[in-house]
Amino acid sequence: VLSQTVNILDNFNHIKTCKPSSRIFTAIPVVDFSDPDAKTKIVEACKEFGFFKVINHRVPIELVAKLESEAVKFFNLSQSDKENFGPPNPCGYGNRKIGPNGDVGWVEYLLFGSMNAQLILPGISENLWSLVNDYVSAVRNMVCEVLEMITEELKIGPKDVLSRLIKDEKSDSCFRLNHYPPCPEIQPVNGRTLIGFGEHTDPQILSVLRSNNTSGLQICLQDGTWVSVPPDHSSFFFNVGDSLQVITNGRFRSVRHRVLTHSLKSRVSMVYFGGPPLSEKITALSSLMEDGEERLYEEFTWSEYKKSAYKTRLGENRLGLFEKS
Ligand code: GA4
Repeated sequence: VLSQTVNILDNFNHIKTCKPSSRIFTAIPVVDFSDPDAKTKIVEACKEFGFFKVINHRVPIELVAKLESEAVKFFNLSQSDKENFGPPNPCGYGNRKIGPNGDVGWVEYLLFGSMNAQLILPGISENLWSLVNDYVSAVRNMVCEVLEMITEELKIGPKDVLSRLIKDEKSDSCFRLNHYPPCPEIQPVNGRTLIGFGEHTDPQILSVLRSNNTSGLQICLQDGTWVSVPPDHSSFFFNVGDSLQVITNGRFRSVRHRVLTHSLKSRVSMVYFGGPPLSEKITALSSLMEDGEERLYEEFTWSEYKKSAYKTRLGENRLGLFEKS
């Protein structure tokens, strides 16, 4: 038993833990697509939290269920079969290692990259590939709708001024399937929870997360406290990314979030990251700037920001490097 415990702890080496926060995010903004006030609620939520949940979204629930079950099938393959799809740079299967700079988490995943408006992962089964692409087109349409509601509410010009960025066939979006295995062993050791995916902000414009009914997702509020987001497998959770924070000149906040492991249940999540074309210049929209308002960030292209992001550690304040002095 002792040597088993040592092995288990060895396994967890380098993976960070944290005190399990007991605060549940009860004030989570819920946006109902059939509510005529949806656009006002979205903008308020993006300013206050950089985070909201969407219900009555019209993405077919059977499609979501099919993709989840196909993902579970993949993660149930033997470790060596899964490793055939790795390493995940820029796309592929990854296990515990996150990004190129030494970050680790209690998670395995598949990362899909984009090419000609499609999401790709060399060698993946036709079945999984086509489900991912059907899912992503439905989610992308929903994201475009949200971006158009934001444009209308902020009154910042042509309807597609934001949505065109991810509708573009050169849009550099990506997609990940995550599996967080249950992790019962560590808790009795020191009363802490193992981190599945460390805290970070998403570099893109908007991300959309859907998970099975296992808790784990937490977001960081403006005052720095971490709160747990109750799981809801039939809804979508939206995160504002760094690029949208820049485009709105800091009005919207890119939200810090992380995932903690569950002691008994597996967590499976699917996340779409809506990014602009590589050559797109990211800067505060002039139509939104007030008289005398200054831009908070140096202008960059998405390609420059992405390159810079891949040189950082997961939890770093990546936008800090572009703040105007
Ligand atoms: C965070 C958002 C997306 O999951 C991701 C991540 C990427 C990766 O897992 O390879 C990064 C991370 C994410 C931000 C900084 C860099 C890149 C790991 C990392 C340390 C796919 C993305 O686009 O940026």
